[in-house]
Amino acid sequence: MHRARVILQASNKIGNSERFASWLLNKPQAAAMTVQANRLKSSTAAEPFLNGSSSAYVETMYNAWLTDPNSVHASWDAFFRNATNGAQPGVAYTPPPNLAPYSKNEVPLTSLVPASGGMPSIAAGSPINEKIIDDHLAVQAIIRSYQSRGHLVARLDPLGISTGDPASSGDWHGDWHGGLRAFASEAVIRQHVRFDEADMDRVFKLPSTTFIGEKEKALPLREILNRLEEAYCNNIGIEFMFINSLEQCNWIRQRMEPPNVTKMSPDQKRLILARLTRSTGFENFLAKKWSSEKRFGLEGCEILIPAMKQVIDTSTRLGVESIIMGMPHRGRLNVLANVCRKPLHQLFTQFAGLEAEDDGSGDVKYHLGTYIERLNRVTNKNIRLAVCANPSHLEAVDPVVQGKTRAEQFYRGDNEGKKVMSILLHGDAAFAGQGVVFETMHLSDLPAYTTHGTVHIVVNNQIGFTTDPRHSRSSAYCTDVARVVNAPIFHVNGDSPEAVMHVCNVAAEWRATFHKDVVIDIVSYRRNGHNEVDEPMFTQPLMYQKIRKTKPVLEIYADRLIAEGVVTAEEVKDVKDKYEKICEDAYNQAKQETHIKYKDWLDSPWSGFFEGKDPLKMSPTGVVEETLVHIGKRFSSPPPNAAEFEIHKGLLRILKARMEMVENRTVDWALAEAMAFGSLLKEGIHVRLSGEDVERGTFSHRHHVLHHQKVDKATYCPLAHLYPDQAPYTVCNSSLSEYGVLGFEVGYSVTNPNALVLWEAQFGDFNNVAQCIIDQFISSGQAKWVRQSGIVLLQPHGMEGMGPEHSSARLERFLQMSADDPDYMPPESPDYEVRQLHDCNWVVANCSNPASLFHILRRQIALPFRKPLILMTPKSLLRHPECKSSFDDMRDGTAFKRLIPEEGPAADNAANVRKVAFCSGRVYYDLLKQRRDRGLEKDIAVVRLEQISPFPYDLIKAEIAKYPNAQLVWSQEEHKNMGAWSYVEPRFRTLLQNQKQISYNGRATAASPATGSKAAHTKELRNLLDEFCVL
Ligand SMILES: Cc1ncc(C[n+]2csc(CCOP(=O)(O)OP(=O)(O)O)c2C)c(N)n1
Ligand SMILES: [Mg+2]
Repeated sequence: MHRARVILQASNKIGNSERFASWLLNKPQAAAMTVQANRLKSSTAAEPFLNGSSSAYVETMYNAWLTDPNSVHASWDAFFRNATNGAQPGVAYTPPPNLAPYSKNEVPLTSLVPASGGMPSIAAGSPINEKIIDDHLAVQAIIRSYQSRGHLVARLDPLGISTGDPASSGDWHGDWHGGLRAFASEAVIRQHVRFDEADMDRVFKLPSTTFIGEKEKALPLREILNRLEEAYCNNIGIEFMFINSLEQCNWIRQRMEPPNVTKMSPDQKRLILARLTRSTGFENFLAKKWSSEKRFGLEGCEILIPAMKQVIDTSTRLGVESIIMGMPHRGRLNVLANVCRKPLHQLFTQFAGLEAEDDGSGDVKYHLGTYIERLNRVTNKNIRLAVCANPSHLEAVDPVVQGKTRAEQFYRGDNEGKKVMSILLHGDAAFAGQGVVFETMHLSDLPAYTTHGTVHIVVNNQIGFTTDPRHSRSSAYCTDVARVVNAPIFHVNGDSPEAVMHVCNVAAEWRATFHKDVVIDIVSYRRNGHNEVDEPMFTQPLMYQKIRKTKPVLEIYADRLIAEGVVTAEEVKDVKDKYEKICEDAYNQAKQETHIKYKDWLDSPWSGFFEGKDPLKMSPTGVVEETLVHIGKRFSSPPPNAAEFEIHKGLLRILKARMEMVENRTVDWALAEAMAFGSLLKEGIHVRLSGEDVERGTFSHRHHVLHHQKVDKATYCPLAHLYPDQAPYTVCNSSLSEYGVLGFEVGYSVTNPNALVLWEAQFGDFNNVAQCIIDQFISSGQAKWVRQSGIVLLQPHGMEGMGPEHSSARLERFLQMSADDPDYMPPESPDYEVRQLHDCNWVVANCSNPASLFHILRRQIALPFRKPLILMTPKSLLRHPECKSSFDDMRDGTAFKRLIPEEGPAADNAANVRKVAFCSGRVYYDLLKQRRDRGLEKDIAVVRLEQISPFPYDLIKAEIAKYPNAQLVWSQEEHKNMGAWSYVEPRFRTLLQNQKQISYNGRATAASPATGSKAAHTKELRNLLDEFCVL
């Protein structure tokens, strides 16, 4: 661990005995009286109200009194009389009469001084004295300092290597034990406050912001310091004082400060030992059987397994029934085996290199997910555990887990997250380095994204592959990212099992109480290299010398429990042997297996969805007109209480225009989308649309949420009020994140197939910020993990002169990742469409009219399986007068048209048509206008591919056959190395079988997706349209 701000030099080492001496030397000599009269010395020196700075004053008073006792105040007179009469030290002083009542802001001294216990810091009934107040304030400051800075000197590192002065550029030195540690507390925590040894027995009233006293209201300073050291500087370091809520800070103090909070019963200790035995035994068994296999073992942080189990036990005890987990490679197999209790033989078959029984390309064993329902033996409650499958891309699974958790909460009606929760595991380097962690954290408290608290556990082995923390992050801790959401952070020494368990209990309780994120940072080490075949001594020689000398935590803990008499050595061995036998039996069972099954590793089974379904039968997507009218009217109406609910005048105009369209049986883009959503909602399909500014729509066309112009937060969402028994509709503006939010929606989409989950990019151009989610989850998720998703990506796309970053959703990339073979044309069949959809990895479409949008969205649900849909969506077409559809194209009996043939004069005159231009999306309207303007409507046929991938070979073939004398072109507005050209060209070739050729009509190749110059844009467009008209 890299607590860079701890400034300590090894050369400062001082022993215990020297410690007090140095402490005393540092302080001003209190009460060093300089009163000339020697006999006064002893009594005055002992007077607590006198100190060094007052000695000159006392001297003046004394000299004045010697000259004339009446020249000084009566209280001085009494004091000097008592002192000269030999009063015992400390009792010469008599308080003066209290002439005035205490003002509002003054605290009577008696209230500061406890009536009993220890030596009072001053006699009761004395007036306020500056020193007393200072001392109490100092004690308060010390308490506060421990609370906020104690973690800096806590003994967190099992290797003891993290105490270096950053200035020494990381030499491993220092020793947290004994003198240096005490000195550390002094240097780091109490640096501005000095007390002497005599002060140690003085009793101080405890402020309400500490719970070290339990029932005691005051404690001697020595005890205060001891208890603070124990709570804050032992094996747990807590960061929580940045939390804005006093209630939450107190809650933590209450659980961490009282003495002995980490004490466990013998039963609890035995349970920890048993769990540690399994955790350690599992890795040992794998190491023994497959010594050269990569498994990213947990050795060095075996405590993770008992820790996770503790979080799960406590959370289930507090009402949680389902836990969704995301984790990286480290210790993953161990988690599946010992936390989820996945059958060991299934795990072991993954090492056997067997072929898979089912479809898919599969994934390496330390990426696979699982889903298990079982009885939690500790709480005797049934629990569901899922570990999400994840890619190598570290932390990418975080938002996916959150989306899945949120979805499960939603379907269960668990609005406060009491039944479903997530646990996220992190590596120290990835947690600090990967930006998606921050993006995910920022979803944690948003109304439409919160999962009501996540328990984050960091396997902090103080290294990332071969990189030291001091070179992999600038923050003091790898967990600092969690501070932004006010999550408490518990750093804990991984070799202190009981401290770890205590922290796990507190973290689970925190989540159950406040429903906010919390972090457990298990400071540990990595016993082997990054994987089992790596040599760590190449790069971390000193660290690994230390590791070689460090006993495994199981040994440390077992020895301790044996010494405590909690277990015997025989019992320890017995538990170990039993677990080894379990592993052996499973190993033998695994040897019998001939195939692996990817389905065994599914993290989100959709029970009941596939059963009894014809896998090639699609439900109709057309809708009866009455439904279209009903949804259209509701969507076009102001709120029912319109008299009180004042909406913007501009919106009233929009609603009026919508209503006119409904009356004319036409729809624009927004209305078609609303009708697709509304009709699905009517059918009981939950719809969720998320993304930046989606409620209004980036282009101000959607307006799904109407805002009262006079009342804050008063909104109305027409689509949520279409039918009394409709499914819920969620539309939510997201945080300004693509990676995090798209990941979240993917997780949401895999939870339940009966939902339409859509993510809209603000402009399609920004989807590449979420490239990892697109590549690792959406495009390849089903192939790797047999997990389907029907997520829809709405991607504003189109060359409209808006410059390089507001023009292209990079259609070409999605098409390039489509897995259909360009050289293979599937045989024609009546179920051609659905068969192709069944076999593809995703659908890529660029629709040109609202009816297509309506059908393709509904088709997502009409399919008997789920596929992601990548949909290019328009910008200017949202308001284009020709971009309208009739109810006739959406009614029952109609369906999605993968291809829209030419319907104008050219179609009636097919034999004479000289050119057929195939195109997709927005450019259609430019081509149409050009053809009209040039009077070429009979000569050029324009055919639209509404679905580009899977490639509609069957329909294209029929279109080509219609126009035997025409040359074929592909017209696109994107540059030649972009858009659909490189996808369609080889497929046309396959289709045409050298009988004919298709040529390219579009912009030239370019590095940037679009020009930033309006003039250049217009010129490029003119060129492509001119070329389109060349016959
Ligand atoms: C996004 C990403 N970048 C790089 C890698 C390559 N990589 C795999 S593990 C690893 C180190 C991870 O360190 P840490 O997060 O501390 O986990 P540990 O292996 O120490 O448990 C790296 C860089 C990756 N898997 N993902
Ligand atoms: Mg690490």
